Amino acid sequence: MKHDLQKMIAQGPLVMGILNVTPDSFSDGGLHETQEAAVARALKMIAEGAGIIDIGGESTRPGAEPVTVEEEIRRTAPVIAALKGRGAILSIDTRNPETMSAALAAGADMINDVTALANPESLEIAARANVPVCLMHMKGTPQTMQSAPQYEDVVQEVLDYLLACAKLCMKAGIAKEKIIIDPGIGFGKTLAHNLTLLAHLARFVETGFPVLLGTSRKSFISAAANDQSQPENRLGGSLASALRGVEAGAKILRVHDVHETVQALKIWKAMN
Ligand code: 7PJ
Repeated sequence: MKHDLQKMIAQGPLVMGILNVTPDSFSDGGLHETQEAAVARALKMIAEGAGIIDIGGESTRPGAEPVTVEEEIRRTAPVIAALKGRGAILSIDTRNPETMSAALAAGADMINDVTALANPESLEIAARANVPVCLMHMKGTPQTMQSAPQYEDVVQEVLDYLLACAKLCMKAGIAKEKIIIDPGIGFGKTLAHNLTLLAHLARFVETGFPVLLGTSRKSFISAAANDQSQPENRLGGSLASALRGVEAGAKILRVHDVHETVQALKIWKAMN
């Protein structure tokens, strides 16, 4: 089966299930066990209604240490190969061109890059592979991004950045229809910045590019709720922000809790 992301997006908001192939996300033991657990988790998310699985081998959480590219490839490529043809679009979440290449060779269908293909090699790989790309906004690097980020006008600046990246992509030969944009909630933003971006998400939708939104379990939720909740206890805020995004026209929701998000979307659709 060949999936067409554009057609799937047109049928309604899509849920992208997050699959972190990092030993710390599956705390039991070695690489092989981690990969087996990751594949099982992905199959569960597909059964729950995820149209896309976003596979990442490097944590981009604030303050996280980077892993080597070799290790990132060792973690992700076999999982992609194991999930090929199992009913979901496979997305590689990486900022490294070598990892993109290995993922595409293993069967990845799209690229999700938190650095918006800033590396010219990545741009070339994406253009040559002719796959959909998600361009995300981030201010700084995962190590530095949360140290007092500042904007004059956060919506305009993030929008200008994403449109400039999209232009570069098109210049490199990536078709306009293959470009997805994402304001990058939590990546170099204060609570106020995140809330402002969410409140004005329609501005991103108005560009005509499909918008991907990732709010799932992010720390802005506990900050906004002022409840010190840990990531696994942020489902309420994750669903509230996801539905607000869909209401504004977001087409892809990047989430941990697939079943709950799919259910929320079904109710939202039934009411429309
Ligand atoms: C995002 C992402 C996001 C896109 C992560 C986390 C941090 N990719 N990768 N958008 N977040 N496109 O999930 O908490 O928001 S990693």
